[in-house]
Amino acid sequence: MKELLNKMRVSVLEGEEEDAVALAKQALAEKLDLKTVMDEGFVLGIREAGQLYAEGEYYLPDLVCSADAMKSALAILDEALKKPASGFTSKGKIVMTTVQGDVHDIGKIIVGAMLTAVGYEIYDLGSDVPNVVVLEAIYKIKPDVVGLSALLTTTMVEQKNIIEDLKVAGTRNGVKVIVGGAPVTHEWANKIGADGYSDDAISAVELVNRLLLREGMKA
Ligand code: B1M
Repeated sequence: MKELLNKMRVSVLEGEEEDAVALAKQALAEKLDLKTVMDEGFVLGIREAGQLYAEGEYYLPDLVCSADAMKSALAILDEALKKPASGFTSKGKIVMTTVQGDVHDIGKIIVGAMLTAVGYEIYDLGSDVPNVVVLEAIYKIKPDVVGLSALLTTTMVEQKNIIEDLKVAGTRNGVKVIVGGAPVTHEWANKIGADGYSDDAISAVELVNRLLLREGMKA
């Protein structure tokens, strides 16, 4: 298993898309634990690529190749990651988006898949989504939770702007807002008045369960 996980890491790190796809298919065929496959395989590769980019060892095209390999592997695993328990009934509606100006969507897709797997209905708006489109979706879909992902220090501010816009529109109390993404912290979430923050997909599920359960108990 260790060797296979290492191959997954390397396939993403080296941007070998075909290898990444083949390894993802192998993980499905061998019914491997997909959380381990992600966290100890593919995700390590994309994080390492980011580190090399930060250190000037990788150029942007290298990072793009790594991201493409990661997304192709994720596309293979996506359906299986999302497979809900039988007897599916929606536990609630969640709008997920990567904020305006930010194209990073790998983490958000993983979080969305985990939430789907435990029974939430996910409306994924995509990435680099204008705030006005997010607000329109909130009015139209009337979700229980809105999840705002930001990976750039320069785009975190859009999480704050969306919360402010909801306040101005008088709809802030009708929806829980959760925030995440590598540069986001508890302190930031508190500062901007978000209802919660999580640093990975599993704790995002726990957070949403907690927020909606608490809400249910009040009703
Ligand atoms: Co970019 N990038 N990138 N990048 N990229 C980072 C974020 C960076 C840290 C790399 C670096 O310098 N080390 C850096 C940001 C620096 C900063 O802001 N301080 C950076 C930069 C600078 C850039 C560009 C500006 C580069 C350039 O053009 N010069 C550019 C920005 C473009 C834009 O957005 N406008 C850019 C572009 C790209 C690619 C297109 C090549 C590609 C993105 C492809 C894609 O997503 N479709 C890319 C990638 C892949 C990365 C890194 C390497 C990896 C991100 C990732 O997918 N991680 C990243 C370095 C890093 O983060 N270590 C980097 C794996 C993923 C599973 O983790 O996204 O953290 P993560 O998600 C986690 C948690 O954060 C959490 O759960 C997830 C699962 O565990 N989570 C949530 C995430 N969202 C959540 C939401 C929640 C709850 C939890 O609730 C709502």
